[in-house]
Amino acid sequence: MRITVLAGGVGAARFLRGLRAAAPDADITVIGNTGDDFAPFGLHVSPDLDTVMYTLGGGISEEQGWGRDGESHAVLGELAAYGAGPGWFGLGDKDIATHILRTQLLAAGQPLSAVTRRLCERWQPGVTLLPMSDDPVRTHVTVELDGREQDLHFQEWWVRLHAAVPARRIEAVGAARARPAPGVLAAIGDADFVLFPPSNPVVSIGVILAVPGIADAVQAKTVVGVSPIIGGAPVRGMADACLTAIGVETSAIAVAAHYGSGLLDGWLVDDQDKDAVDAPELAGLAVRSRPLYMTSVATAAEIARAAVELALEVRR
Ligand code: FO1
Repeated sequence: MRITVLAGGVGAARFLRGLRAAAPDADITVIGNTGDDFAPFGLHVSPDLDTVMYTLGGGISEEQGWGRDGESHAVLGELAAYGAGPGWFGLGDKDIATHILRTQLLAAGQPLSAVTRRLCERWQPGVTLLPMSDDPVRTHVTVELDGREQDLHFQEWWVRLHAAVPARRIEAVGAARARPAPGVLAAIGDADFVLFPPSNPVVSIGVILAVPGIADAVQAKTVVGVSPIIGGAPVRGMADACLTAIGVETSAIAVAAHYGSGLLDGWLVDDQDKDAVDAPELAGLAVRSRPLYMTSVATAAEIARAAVELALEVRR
């Protein structure tokens, strides 16, 4: 069975760990968001790709959900001693090795997809990890700060400001000119079905779908999504701040309606949101409710199994 998953960061990575356990014989391709990519100190950081790679490769910091386990921050401390920033973006010493190698290979002319393949040779994530594009796409957030409108890189809004300053606009800069990375459209076309894990619908899945060609390719497939919103709140992260920015209510129903029944075929919601099962806004969608908190690999595997079963049930 071939499954293609559009992935953001932590929620997607934990779901994928469950999917790998639930469908050990499946051929899983992950299309990772690169709109979060960031270049502190001139290093190319790909947070969502690294979170998937480290989580599935066994090197993730479990409590953070990003960055490496057993980290130290000597390099960041030394940079701070020079007054060099940004100090707010927590780069660990081991994590920096990934960014040095990625930056070196990119500077040598390798596309991000080839660099990602090379990094995965070490981590063996057990899935094919593709960046959504080899072209630069950067999520920018427009905020009102110090009495004037400012355009911030997503990471500054997300990490330094904790998304606490309302976003007036969120834009995937460069998406319109970006091309799907090699293998991305084939991975969607050849899949038995596509899954949307509980990732941020705006800055993760939304940004991947903004790369021309990807939304159309996904639209043609059977798609099952897992709600990232439970009981009116994001399970983690600040997807509510992103949804508000685009005028979408923070609810399991509103997110499914935002994706639309043209894109989604099935939608898993938590038992707290079982009213979504018969919601008129979701007519045409197969909505099922079940516990959605991924408190362990085992519970993530149960959720992933339910998503696979729903996809097989609704498959055109
Ligand atoms: N998230 C934070 O909340 N604080 C950090 O200092 C931070 C550093 C960081 C470094 C490398 C990396 O790959 C991810 C990092 N993240 C941090 C997470 C990152 O902002 C998010 O994972 C994604 O960009 C959104 O999913």
